[in-house]
Amino acid sequence: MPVATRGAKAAGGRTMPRSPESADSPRRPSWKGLALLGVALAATGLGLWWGGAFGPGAEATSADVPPPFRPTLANAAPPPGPPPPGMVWIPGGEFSLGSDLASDSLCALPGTVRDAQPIVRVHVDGFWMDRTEVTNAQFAAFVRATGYRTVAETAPRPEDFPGVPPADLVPGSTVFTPPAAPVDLGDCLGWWRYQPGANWRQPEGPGSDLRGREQYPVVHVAYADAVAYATWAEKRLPTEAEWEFAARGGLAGRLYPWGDELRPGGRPMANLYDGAFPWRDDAADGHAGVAPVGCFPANGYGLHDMAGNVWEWCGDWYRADAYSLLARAGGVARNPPGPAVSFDPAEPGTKKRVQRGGSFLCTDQYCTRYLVGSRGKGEESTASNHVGFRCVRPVGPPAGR
Ligand SMILES: [Ca+2]
Repeated sequence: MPVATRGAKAAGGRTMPRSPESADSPRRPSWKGLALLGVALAATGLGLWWGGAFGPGAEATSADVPPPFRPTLANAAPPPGPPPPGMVWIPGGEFSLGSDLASDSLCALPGTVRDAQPIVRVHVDGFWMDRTEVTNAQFAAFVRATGYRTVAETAPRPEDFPGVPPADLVPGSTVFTPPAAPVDLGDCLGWWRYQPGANWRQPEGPGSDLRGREQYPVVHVAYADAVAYATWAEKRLPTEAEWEFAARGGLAGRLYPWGDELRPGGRPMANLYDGAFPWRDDAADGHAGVAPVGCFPANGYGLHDMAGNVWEWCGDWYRADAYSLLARAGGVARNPPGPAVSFDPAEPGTKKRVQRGGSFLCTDQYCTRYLVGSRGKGEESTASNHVGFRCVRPVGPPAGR
């Protein structure tokens, strides 16, 4: 189905991706019937956390780190001061970035981790990181202070969509809409729709609002929206390497931020999709759809929801071969900022940023990008109701991207 992506300069449509990469996270979905927009839904106290059950350092000298992973070597320096509100200290250090092929067997769609290979050795400096995803209340404070208007609240420009009648260029965003019965999992339009009027203030479109959702992660934010918030908050988006170092919580080579068992002792550790995707969410983890931030146990660094709930924008351009480029450079990559340009072979010409962590729609029936080493991606201007973000603050003067 030909669709165009919001922000695309060129005339002509794109083909709705059917590859595993884009399966569970919608790229900006099509403006149904208009063939207008592309969906890029990608495919989820210091002392206390330092000594927590999933605490950092637990595996630092362990001999059972699965090869080719090597132990995480966290920097020993203490935090440079008290944590900024809502943030935790990520010590940084050297770790193994990526995912091995064994993880592919956990997904109904093979290829989930092929862009997260080879496993490469990376060093990141220490930094502060938001303990949770940015909430609606936090984003509302930003909008009140600045008058900022998000991409989803702005009408697409006619020059970006030549040939589309002006009356059809209406603001909106992508909303997950479960079908009434099982559908073909090869066509994500079976559960995604473009909803005029959907944006962060009204996540399901006109008539919906944020009452009672103040502590839910803000959604329907495009990459530029996340950057604008981060800059206002004197923070920035994490690099992909920072994000993964933080998500691993001091562990090495594990499948999830907490270990290798999805539900240790039967305990849900993340807001994922239970039941029969995409039409029946049983909410066995306690939440059908998005959950308030911080409902599930923190990882070894005190971070919540590093798997599931909503995807999180990272600052890096997405390239499928990004890790190969790092490996080719040799040695330990220090604070890699990501590739200089975006390139996704599945959609050449579409500018994408990295997204990480998976969402409440992730399931082993379809796409397992809640795996801590797996990667997601999203077209820059595409928002949806399962993509949000969190920020980091480097040590020293605030730095925007
Ligand atoms: Ca759930």
